[in-house]
Amino acid sequence: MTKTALITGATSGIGEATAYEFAKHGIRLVLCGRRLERLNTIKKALERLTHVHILNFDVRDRTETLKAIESLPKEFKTIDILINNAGNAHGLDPIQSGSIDDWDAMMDINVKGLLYVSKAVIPQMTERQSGHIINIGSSAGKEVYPKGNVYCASKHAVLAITEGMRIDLNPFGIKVGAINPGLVETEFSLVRFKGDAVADTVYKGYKALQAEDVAEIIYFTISRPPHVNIADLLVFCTAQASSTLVKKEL
Ligand code: NDP
Ligand code: 8X3
Repeated sequence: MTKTALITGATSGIGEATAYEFAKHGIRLVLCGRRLERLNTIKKALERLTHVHILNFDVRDRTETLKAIESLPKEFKTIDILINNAGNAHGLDPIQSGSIDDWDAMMDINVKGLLYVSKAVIPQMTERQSGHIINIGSSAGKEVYPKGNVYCASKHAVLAITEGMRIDLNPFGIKVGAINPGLVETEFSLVRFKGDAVADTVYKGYKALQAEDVAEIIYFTISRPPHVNIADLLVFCTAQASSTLVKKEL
């Protein structure tokens, strides 16, 4: 039977590429994000390939998140695959001069937002005793780097939550795993540096991962046989060896 996937952060980068990848394989889509115009454009493009429903909400808003997922029409209500992808870094500052607003944004979106969405979807999975949850972590969830402090903490939390989910949902036969990319060329740095020109330099001098590379890995993960669960996967571009070691040619 055709599966339905709910993808958060589907308006750009990894989430958008995953929507395209899943659509190619006929997976029905519930696409989420705050930028409605983008959601409409992506829906229009993908409707040639699969059924698409869009949900326009901010994952920081607990009530709005639960209400949006509750509002799904009957044809899209059964979520087989949840991709918790919405997230970002805000700022790259040493802890002593970091902005509290940036810290709030990262914890509220990357950690609490992921929990709110999961809270709305998990009950139907436990009831059916099936489902697959993929949380998009980061190499920053495995290794803290200079000035990464709170972003790294938020992604370490994503990994801890992923492990917790896998343990608690194991009796229900629900698969849970994390995909942890290193540098991926998306709107990530534009957001982190608040549109500053420094964002343009982040992916220069080497070939960073592309959103499509990660999307293909996510599709591979969700298309394994029932007895196989990819629990934790770290992926770098070839030029990257660790969070702080990237071979650049400038
Ligand atoms: P993008 O900035 O391109 O995409 C981020 C997505 O998250 C957008 O679709 C955005 O949608 C959504 N989003 C952000 N804030 C909210 C919010 N408050 N409510 C709802 N949706 C929100 O970045 P990436 O594709 O790179 O990032 C996707 C995930 O991958 C993130 O969790 C990021 O931490 C992780 N990651 C990224 C890496 C990279 O180097 N790029 C490496 C490792 C992990 P909208 O603005 O429309 O709401
Ligand atoms: C995004 C990758 O290295 O900028 O999670 O933290 S990094």
